[in-house]
Amino acid sequence: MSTPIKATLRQQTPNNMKVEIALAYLGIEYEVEAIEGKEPETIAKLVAESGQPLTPYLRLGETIVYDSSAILRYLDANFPGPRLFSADRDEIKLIEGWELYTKNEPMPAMGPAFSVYFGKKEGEEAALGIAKANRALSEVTEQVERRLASQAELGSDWLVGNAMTAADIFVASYLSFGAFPGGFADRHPLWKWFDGKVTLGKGRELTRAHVARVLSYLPAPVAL
Ligand SMILES: N[C@@H](CCC(=O)N[C@@H](CS)C(=O)NCC(=O)O)C(=O)O
Repeated sequence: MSTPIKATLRQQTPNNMKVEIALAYLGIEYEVEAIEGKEPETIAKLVAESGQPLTPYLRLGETIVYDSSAILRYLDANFPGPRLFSADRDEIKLIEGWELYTKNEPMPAMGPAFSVYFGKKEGEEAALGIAKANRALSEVTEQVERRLASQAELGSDWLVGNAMTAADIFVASYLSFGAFPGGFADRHPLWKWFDGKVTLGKGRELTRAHVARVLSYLPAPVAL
């Protein structure tokens, strides 16, 4: 496909990270339009371009694709390179299972920490929110650690099959907020705030290593 791709992104957020990791993994060139802030004119521009107010979205000529899950499927269906999903029925079900897991477990688990950051909470209220997120994250990552251990026994570093798929991208983009590799968080103030404050807890070595493997595909944010 020769149309230049424009990715409109809030680059530091998990749903946007998914898209940049997928683009890099597939070796697709793209131009970033970095979005910051929620001023009415910013939101109006997003709505005018894509018909909805959230990032990420891609523009490919006249075609707009929004929603990180939809974008990963669009890229998988239309570009050559490694598969993000799978031709195998059992594998695609497993990948979609990890997609649902990410929405139902790590996303709500981290909610209280995001509320502290974006709500500018301080003192005891902030400490309670962070402690709640840490407790929940430790609980919900147990199944990731177990899965990675059983995959390691089969000689794989990945959640499904023998190569990185959308399952790894979905899971690691969220869990990265509790497991940024050394020095990584220096690239953005949001990441820096989470770094060390929010963690996956004890006994999550395989999960942390998995996050680092997936994040190695993520380019540095252009906005800095
Ligand atoms: N289901 C969408 C969710 C997109 C979403 O929530 N984007 C956030 C950034 S991660 C956003 O644009 N937030 C700005 C706002 O809430 O105004 C996806 O997976 O892409």
